[in-house]
Amino acid sequence: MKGTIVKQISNLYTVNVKDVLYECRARGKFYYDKITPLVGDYVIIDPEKKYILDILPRNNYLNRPSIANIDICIIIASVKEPNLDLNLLDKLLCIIIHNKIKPIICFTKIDLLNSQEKKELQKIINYYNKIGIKNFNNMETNKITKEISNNIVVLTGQTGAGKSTFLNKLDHALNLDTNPISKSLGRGVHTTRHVELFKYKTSFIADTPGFSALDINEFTKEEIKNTYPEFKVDCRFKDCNHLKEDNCKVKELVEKGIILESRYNNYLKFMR
Ligand SMILES: Nc1nc2c(ncn2[C@@H]2O[C@H](COP(=O)(O)OP(=O)(O)OP(=O)(O)O)[C@@H](O)[C@H]2O)c(=O)[nH]1
Ligand SMILES: [Mg+2]
Ligand SMILES: [Zn+2]
Repeated sequence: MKGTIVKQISNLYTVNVKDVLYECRARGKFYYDKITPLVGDYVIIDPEKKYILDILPRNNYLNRPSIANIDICIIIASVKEPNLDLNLLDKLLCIIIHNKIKPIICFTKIDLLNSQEKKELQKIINYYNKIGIKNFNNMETNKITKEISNNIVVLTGQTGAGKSTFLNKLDHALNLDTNPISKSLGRGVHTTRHVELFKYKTSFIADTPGFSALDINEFTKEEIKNTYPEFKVDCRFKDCNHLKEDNCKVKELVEKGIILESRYNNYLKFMR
């Protein structure tokens, strides 16, 4: 039988086969092959002996927490308490796009902004729309539900951004723990600790404590550059890195205000 691993607690894996859950162990062969089954893995199980027999080839996986075969990553981006962090947003986009996962941004806490701050945010929203990155606010649950149907979805974002709150809004039955920032002593302690894929309509969705953004340190310059959709323009040099080169179209577009300055400045930081 073919199913999806939705939960792991030490060497016990919960596998969803057509919405029936089987608690399985991994066969010894995985230990010798040095592969560990991950949440998100598509697996073949023996439902009687309760063993995972095989792991199907992975499309991708992310680390810390480890999860495989992610189709969509929703970046939960709080605009206040904690403030909007465009550096973290661009870093997460870079990692997600590099791993061939579709990113979606979900802004939270827009209700805490005054009208001037809302105008500023709208400029940013318009820009990410323009470069083809879908974004919503956390009240638009119907639109987001449509967007993620039939996919494996993970949430990421800073602690206190509103990931668990958003999931509870999608599906009240989940009843996940949420925490006011003040109560978590402002130490940035994550309320959500382990990874589990929840069935939500036709999708599987995981609330994560946020992915480590360190992976970007292992990317080549070329790989970082390729995750910026708006940099696919004709510079004088075909392999232009948009740094100190002459006649660089990207730098020209930044100066004209067509490419968002924060996007370019974050790019410079990642390249360094
Ligand atoms: N005003 C306002 N508060 C919100 C909104 N979304 C979430 N919150 C509050 O923000 C706090 C943190 O929300 P959580 O859902 O626990 O945040 P989290 O991203 O799951 O945090 P970790 O599990 O620690 O990673 C809670 O007090 C929520 O009630 C929103 O749209 N507006
Ligand atoms: Mg949480
Ligand atoms: Zn260039």
